[in-house]
Amino acid sequence: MHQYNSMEESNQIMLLGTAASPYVNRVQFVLNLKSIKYEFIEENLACKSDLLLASNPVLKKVPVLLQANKPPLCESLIIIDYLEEIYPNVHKLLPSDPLDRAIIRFWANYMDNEVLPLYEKLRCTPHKEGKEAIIKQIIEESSLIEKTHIKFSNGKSYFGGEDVGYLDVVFGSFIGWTRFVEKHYNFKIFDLVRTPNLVEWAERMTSHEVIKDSTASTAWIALILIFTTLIDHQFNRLKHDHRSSKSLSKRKSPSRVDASSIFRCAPQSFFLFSRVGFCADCSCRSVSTTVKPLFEDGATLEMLEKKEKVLLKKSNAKVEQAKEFPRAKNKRAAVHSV
Ligand SMILES: N[C@@H](CCC(=O)N[C@@H](CS)C(=O)NCC(=O)O)C(=O)O
Repeated sequence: MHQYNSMEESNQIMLLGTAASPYVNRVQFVLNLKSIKYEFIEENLACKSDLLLASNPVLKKVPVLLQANKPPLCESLIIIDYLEEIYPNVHKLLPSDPLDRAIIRFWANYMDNEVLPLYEKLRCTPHKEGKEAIIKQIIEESSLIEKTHIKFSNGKSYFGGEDVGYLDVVFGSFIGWTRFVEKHYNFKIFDLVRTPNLVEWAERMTSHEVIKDSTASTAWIALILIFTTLIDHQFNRLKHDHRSSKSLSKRKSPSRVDASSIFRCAPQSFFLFSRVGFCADCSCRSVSTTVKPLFEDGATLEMLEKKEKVLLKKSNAKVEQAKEFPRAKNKRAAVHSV
């Protein structure tokens, strides 16, 4: 486990996060833009580390910025504001006029509080009509963001003008998710006719030298969602099977708990569940570093599916191993392996 004292007597900065989190990505953009060296610590949101729980005990969320002998900093926009204040001369993100700064912060807040939650709302809404209403809302919001781009960019490339500014960082961290939502729900958020500036801007952002490596790619997001869909499916089956086995056991023998039935009905989910974290805010999932190196950015869905099969084979082998515990009536080891 990483300890604060490992950073002592150095200016080392650590960022606690998950690579698929847009909130984490935006802090990475700023660290890169300001040429600040940092160590990235991958967090597993399914099983939060002691370091995360100790450094963000209130919200228990990433990103968290850690510095030697200083309190941890949480919340992406607060971290970005802090970095802007302590490194004001390297790649300035905000204008010097306080009123201009306040207006830019209004739009950053608007994006985080009003626009981005719509993606998660879309995913969670079960009915077709409900989804259609949210899609309409997302399209309306994107037209508003297009107007905001026209206003702030002044005919230049970015919201920040000639180069990436505060709003580019905040909005840009969601480009990967935006493209994923477009593909998955088959509609255009960035549209050549309705939002031509945003189309060009998104292209520029994702090919920007400093930004491209810290953006969750569409393929990566797709992979994460393939896993979570699989897990959701298996988990529901597990709940269902477990409930029916419970009512069965009530009739036969109330004290009997058959741990192997849990393994049988959801073998893969236990393996994957321990590696994939759930985020209530933006659908992002954290995948631990043991799984992540198997996937490269730019991988096609077909490749991801192939890799998914390999993983499932591995997980089945692991489950077969684990099944031995209940068979050997080793309840403690069985519960531990779950
Ligand atoms: N407002 C926060 C949002 C951060 C956030 O939602 N982080 C997610 C990952 S994308 C998280 O850590 N979720 C963990 C949880 O909800 O338990 C920020 O801007 O930093």
